[in-house]
Amino acid sequence: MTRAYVGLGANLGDRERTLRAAVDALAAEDGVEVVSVSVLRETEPVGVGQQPLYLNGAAELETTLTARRLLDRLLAVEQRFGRIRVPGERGPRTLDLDLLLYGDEVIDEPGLTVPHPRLHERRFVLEPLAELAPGLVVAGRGDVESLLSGLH
Ligand code: GSY
Repeated sequence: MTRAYVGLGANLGDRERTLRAAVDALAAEDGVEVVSVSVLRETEPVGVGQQPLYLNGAAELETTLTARRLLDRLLAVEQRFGRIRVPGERGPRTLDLDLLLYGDEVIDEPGLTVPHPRLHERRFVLEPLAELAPGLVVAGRGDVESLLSGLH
């Protein structure tokens, strides 16, 4: 079993309904148990120009899936909720499921980078992670609470 953390985000449509349904869909996957889900917070879009506000949170999972298979499941759930991923495109989205952490593993493969490469600089990711697991360590970066307090 590996403990993994997934970032939840949406800024199109009924954001809360989609995020809750996506978590339910993950919980229904073989080899995935949803341990807890953070509060969902409304956040200003970061790094994407003018867009609707996001609703963001994070989910803590226990999984028997490999990181690659878990990522495949996340992408499949995104698609089910109407997300079309276009490489390099950063438009508004009905659903965004990012694999943030997979145990303490460091993975750098095509399409799969863990820890998520921008996790340590994003308040909308660090706040829900710190809520779920205050002492959680991001490999090579430090613990989430210190990362959060280091943001401007
Ligand atoms: O991968 C995250 C997508 N994203 C977000 C987001 O989820 N929330 C906020 N507030 N800004 C964002 N910019 C991007 S890209």
